[in-house]
Amino acid sequence: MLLGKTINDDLYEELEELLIQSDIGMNMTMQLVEELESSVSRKKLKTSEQIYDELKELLKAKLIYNDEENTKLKLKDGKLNILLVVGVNGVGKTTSIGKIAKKLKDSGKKVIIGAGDTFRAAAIEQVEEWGKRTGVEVVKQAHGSDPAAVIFDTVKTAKNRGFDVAILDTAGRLHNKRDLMKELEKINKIIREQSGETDFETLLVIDSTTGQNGLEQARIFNEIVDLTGIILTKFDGTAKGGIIFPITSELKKPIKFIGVGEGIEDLREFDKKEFVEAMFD
Ligand SMILES: Nc1nc2c(ncn2[C@@H]2O[C@H](COP(=O)(O)OP(=O)(O)O)[C@@H](O)[C@H]2O)c(=O)[nH]1
Ligand SMILES: [Mg+2]
Repeated sequence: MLLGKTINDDLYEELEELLIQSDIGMNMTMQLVEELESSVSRKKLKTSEQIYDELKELLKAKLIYNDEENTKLKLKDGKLNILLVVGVNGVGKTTSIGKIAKKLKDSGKKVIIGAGDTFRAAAIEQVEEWGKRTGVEVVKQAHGSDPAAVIFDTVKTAKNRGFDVAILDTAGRLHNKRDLMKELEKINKIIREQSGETDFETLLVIDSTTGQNGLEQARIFNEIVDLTGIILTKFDGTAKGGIIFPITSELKKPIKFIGVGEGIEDLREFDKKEFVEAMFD
């Protein structure tokens, strides 16, 4: 189909709307539309299909920190690997930990989980539930105990008993940035001291249904801890998820996993081509 100028304008409006709806944010939407207009004229693109395809290419090009070698978890053989999982309450930290534990266990790794969210009573039971479901050992203490002590126990146990991966859950209270910072600094110090590692995965969980707020959360956590990647949850049943574009660009960190449901198998490794296609479904 050949497009006239008016159809073109409508198409741009439609695409702009789609990008904004997907939570990609105003700045990046404007930038993309501008880039698109210039490639359309430079490449003399005519059909709406060509223009959609070009937009997909531009979107993929924005995901420069998300090549396969970056999006894969960095796990080394013959030593303990730490995955510290952070993020605000309710985003899906514990659920993602359960799913990751299952994936790693299935791939033959010896996995242990530390129930570091001691703040909510139900949080510890929830981790234990995931432990049972995945057949993975859980280290816990009583509700209200010091999260750093749980992390200490977990890393020590993991180290002594030759585990391959320790996944550490945390509480995500964000009402007080200073407290959160202090708590995470303490946890970081304990991990470094107990594991002897300075280079470990710190994964920030972002709920794709929270929209632009996700970018703000990412900024705050990125100031507090040395993030190595993002897990985007609740990508099921929503066309959104565009928030990863400003997050990954601004933080210069890869997306490691996408949560696509509440079930144990509902976690995908991030694939930028697949993700961009899913945005247009
Ligand atoms: N639909 C959907 N629900 C999810 C996903 N990940 C987590 N949840 C749900 O979100 C809620 C909060 O998850 P939880 O792991 O407890 O969050 P946490 O407070 O960060 O540990 C639970 O009801 C989960 O089942 C996902 O990818 N898709
Ligand atoms: Mg939790």
